Amino acid sequence: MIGYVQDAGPDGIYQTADDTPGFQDLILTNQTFKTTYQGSKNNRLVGFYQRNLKDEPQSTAGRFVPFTNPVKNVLIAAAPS
Ligand SMILES: [Ca+2]
Repeated sequence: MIGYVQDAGPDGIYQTADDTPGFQDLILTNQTFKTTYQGSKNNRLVGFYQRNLKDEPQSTAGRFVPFTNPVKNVLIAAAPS
């Protein structure tokens, strides 16, 4: 198995053909809010708010850092799958 793996598979040994493939999910959310208020003929108030969230719970995963790595991926191991 080449790439990120979920676990070592039935044989319990990493980097063999029966390793369970891993999945690195990425969730991006964007929210934008804009409002205006015309206070008088010459005065206008404009409000703008934008929020961008990135959720990548297994971002440190890699070829040599599997999902079950207890040292480098403490947060990954605790993340819901
Ligand atoms: Ca294996």
